[in-house]
Amino acid sequence: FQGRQVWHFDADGASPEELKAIKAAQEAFTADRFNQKHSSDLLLRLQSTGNIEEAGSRRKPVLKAEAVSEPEVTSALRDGISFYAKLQQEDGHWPGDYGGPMFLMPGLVITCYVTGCLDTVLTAPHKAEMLRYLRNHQNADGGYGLHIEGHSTMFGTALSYVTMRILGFPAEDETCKAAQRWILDHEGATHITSWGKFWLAVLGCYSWDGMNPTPPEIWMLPYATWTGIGLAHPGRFWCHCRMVYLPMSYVYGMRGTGKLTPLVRSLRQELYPGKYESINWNAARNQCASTDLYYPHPWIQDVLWWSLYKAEGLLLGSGLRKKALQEVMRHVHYEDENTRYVCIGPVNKVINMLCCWFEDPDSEAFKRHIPRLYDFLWVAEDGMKMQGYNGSQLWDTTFAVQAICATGLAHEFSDCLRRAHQYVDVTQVREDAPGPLSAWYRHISKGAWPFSTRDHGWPISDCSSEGLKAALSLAALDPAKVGAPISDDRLFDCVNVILSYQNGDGGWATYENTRSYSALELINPSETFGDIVIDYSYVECTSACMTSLAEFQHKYPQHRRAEILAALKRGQRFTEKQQRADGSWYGSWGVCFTYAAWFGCEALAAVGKTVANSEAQLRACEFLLTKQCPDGGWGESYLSCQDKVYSQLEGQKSQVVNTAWAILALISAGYHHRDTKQLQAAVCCLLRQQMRSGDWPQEHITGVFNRNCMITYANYRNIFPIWALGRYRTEVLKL
Ligand code: LAN
Repeated sequence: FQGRQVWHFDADGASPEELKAIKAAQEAFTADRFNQKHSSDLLLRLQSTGNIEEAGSRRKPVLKAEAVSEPEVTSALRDGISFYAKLQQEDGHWPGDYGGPMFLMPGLVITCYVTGCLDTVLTAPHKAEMLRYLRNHQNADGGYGLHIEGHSTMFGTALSYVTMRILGFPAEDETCKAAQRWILDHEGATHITSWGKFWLAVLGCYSWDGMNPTPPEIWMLPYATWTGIGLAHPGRFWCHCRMVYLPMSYVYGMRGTGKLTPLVRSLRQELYPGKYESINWNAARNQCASTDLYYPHPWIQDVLWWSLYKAEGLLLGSGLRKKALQEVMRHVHYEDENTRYVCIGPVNKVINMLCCWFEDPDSEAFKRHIPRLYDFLWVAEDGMKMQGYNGSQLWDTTFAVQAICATGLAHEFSDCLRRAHQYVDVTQVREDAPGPLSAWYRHISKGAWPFSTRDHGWPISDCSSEGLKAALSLAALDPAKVGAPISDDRLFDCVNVILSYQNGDGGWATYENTRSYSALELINPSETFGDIVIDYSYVECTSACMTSLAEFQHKYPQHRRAEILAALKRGQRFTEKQQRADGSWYGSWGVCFTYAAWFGCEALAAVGKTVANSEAQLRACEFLLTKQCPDGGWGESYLSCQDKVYSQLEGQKSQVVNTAWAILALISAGYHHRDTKQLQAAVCCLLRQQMRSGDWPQEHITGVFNRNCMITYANYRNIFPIWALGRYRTEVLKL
């Protein structure tokens, strides 16, 4: 349970005054329509976690670029780390809000409703906080986005609407009425994306005939590539795609639907402009609101889904279907057991739970899912949300360690580092998943690090790399103060995983190797996500793996020397190939070009490239410098991710996290040996933004996945300013 984050409502711990205040706040939220004053300012404050402070109380408001002096940087760092260390948990990790997507909580609420455990799982305070969240994130037009900052979509709106109704809001409630108006103004819920169709069908207010098939029989296709069709076997999909369509195919294949309750009956009438009974379901299969459409179906999908739709007549209820469903459940149970019922992500978590219930409502498996639902819930100022993962514990901890070590002040924070060391230590995965791995389509895990907790345990290339780098940084400190280093053989295991992850193109993907061709993306049916079907090589993962291998080799020059050198060479070529003509890299997991610039420059630096000897590094720096805002920082909008073009925030306002990434990129590329003027302005900007407490403000959302959906990394606002100022202190000011 190390790293586990679960929120409890502490009625006993609250004084009568506090209870009164909570109640008043909850009532106020019910009475007051937040969306009417919806503005980005409000959104920003709501997103912040525990750092609400008046803008006027920020420190050093009149700092000039020329005035960046050593004591100022050092004292900002001391304040920044001291504050951040206070947020650390006893077990060594840093908890934080990992919300953002708006399509996750509906899956949890629908699953609990259908399986009849809603009132057991969600207490009154849970429900009140979830409703508060939904009130807060309604857009001015009444709709809901795919994520908290996004424009209204049918996916977000119809699912949020249904969630509010299940949680107890009447249809006449103002928030519900506005959302319903949005739905009806956009032709009704038949225009929801395919995953939305799935959830509505499970609930019973959408027909399975209105869904493009996800037949479980695909799991029985041959896997071998020589068969041709084997290239499209789901075992070759990106694990997140595979693990979502796996249980989805079970529920679809057996048409798992909840009871037709009065609420469901009523929803059937509330969600559509015409009569439910007269909906043309065959036509509905391919309907999708233009607001939702990010990846439109290529025609080949229309042909494919039509053929499978026809085939359903034969497959449904057949012996083959029965066998396929059994095969799928074997994989569902395997996943549940190997993640201690956490599951790889928030989507398969709840669909797996649903599968277990449909298979046997009294099963142990279903019961074991319940306590792990709480691992995904998080409360912040905006209310209770379902997170994109069971947290980002390991990831944030490895960054925090590296950031603190980079400041040159590590000796002042040994307690904090000792605890973090413990967390890194216990979270490393020590064995492979039960075998034979190929039968379960799994990659090796022994020696890897996961993204969140040991219980979750799915290995990831860049999490392993950041884990390795954190372990190496800690091993360089006094063991009497920060604890004994992780043993060599465990580090070697990690190196083994990292090397095994390298793809034929020289890059590294996320959880596994790339197992098929990008043409498979043609069958991506999600409409709203891009690049989900296979695991691609990414500049971020590649950079993390390259820098960790380089650092490892520095300390252990003889271990697998030739292999590591060759891997670095191939990684360098991949990184250079990914760079665009303008010097930028596109970032897939953070916003966006500033995030990727940091990784791109680090990757090249790992093979000895700086602006002094590398055209690529120089171009990367020049790209960044053309994007610097008038206040000295960088401010990139999430629109960069979906449009794949650099997008400034309105008013050219900078963001501390983007600014820190740009500083880290420039320093890694060695730009400070040429000129420090722009770097100084950027550093100054970070100092100006710091609050008296030592915290930095929570600004716009900084994480992303699948091009189109944003995700909050609340810890980034502390980690990256500390890291950037720290490197500035030790490498530019040379202290
Ligand atoms: C994550 C979180 C971590 C992230 C990094 C390690 C930062 C990245 O470098 C590699 C990709 C990875 C592991 C990643 C992939 C996509 C995830 C799992 C997420 C963004 C967290 C949530 C998201 C998941 C896909 C959300 C569920 C939605 C689906 C479309 C299935």
